Amino acid sequence: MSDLLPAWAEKIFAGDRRAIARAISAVESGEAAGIQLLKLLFPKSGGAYVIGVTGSPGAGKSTLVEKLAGEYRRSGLRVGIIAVDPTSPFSGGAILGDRIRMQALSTDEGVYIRSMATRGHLGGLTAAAQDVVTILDAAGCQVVLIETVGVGQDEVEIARHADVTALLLVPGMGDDVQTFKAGVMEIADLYVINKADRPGAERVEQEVAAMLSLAPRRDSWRPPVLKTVATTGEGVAALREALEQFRVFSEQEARRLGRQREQWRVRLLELLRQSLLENAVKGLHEGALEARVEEVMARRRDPHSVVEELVEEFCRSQETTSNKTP
Ligand SMILES: Nc1nc2c(ncn2[C@@H]2O[C@H](COP(=O)(O)OP(=O)(O)OP(=O)(O)O)[C@@H](O)[C@H]2O)c(=O)[nH]1
Ligand SMILES: [Mg+2]
Repeated sequence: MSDLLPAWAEKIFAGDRRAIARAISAVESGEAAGIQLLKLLFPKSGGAYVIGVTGSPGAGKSTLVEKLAGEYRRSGLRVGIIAVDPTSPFSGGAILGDRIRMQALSTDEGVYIRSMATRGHLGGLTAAAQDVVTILDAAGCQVVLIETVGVGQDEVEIARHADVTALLLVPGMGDDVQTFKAGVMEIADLYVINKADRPGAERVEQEVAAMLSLAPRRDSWRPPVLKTVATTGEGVAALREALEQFRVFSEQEARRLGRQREQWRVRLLELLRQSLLENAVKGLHEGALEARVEEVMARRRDPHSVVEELVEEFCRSQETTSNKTP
């Protein structure tokens, strides 16, 4: 396998769609080859502008993402789209829905669309989504759009890991702006009131403006509040303009670097935790954990002492292995 990896990576650098699809599948299913491949792809990534688009179910995220992708395509940029599906057990339908809605792009060789399920990622959804971004980025996508429903913690995390986060709101949710999950509201760099063809858009606009005046940002960016009609494409060019302005802003103020530094710190800690845990559990003797569970249940031992002991055992086992292999 390992001698095939460089050829696989080369195909991805060349934008080969099948190679990209296989890479994403490998990463998603946690195959060892996927991780080996990512090691080769990583040095060639980092050029893409990663745009997180989040909002309530049905806010028009997919419709807007498609129009935004079209906008970037007209400038000749290569675009990757990752649609993260809600945790719903019925998400099969939602995936299909996204595909159908983005049909206008499906024949465009310069666009790569991929749906990711929220379930079944051992190392976490955020980590998996980031790995997919790395693949698309290395494959030459200058823009990567990530659609997530802003309801769960994972989805908020994904949006936070983008270079810029746009939050979609819709008319008719006026008072709800305050109750909208605070975490989502705060991470937005841009507010987009979609379905502005419906009555009540001004009302939401005022609510957002009021909220923003109450909670000023730590940086000097003033998040714009834009209006769009995703179905017709109205306001999409202005949205792209605002996204570009944020990009310039964040690069000038080195905000992007600060944000990236924090993102990578979190990412490294996550990977470290995962890797240590996997190794520690792998090193346990058959039934060792169960025996401890029984002891704790019977109150013969407390959980903290048990974990301290397990960690000590793990560290000792690491010392012996490293002594054996100089
Ligand atoms: N009137 C109007 N309808 C819109 C607008 N944007 C999207 N829609 C419609 O709203 C519905 C939902 O749009 P989607 O793009 O699927 O919304 P979504 O946020 O991706 O939905 P989920 O991924 O299921 O959360 C569709 O029927 C769209 O045609 C808009 O600006 N105005
Ligand atoms: Mg959608």
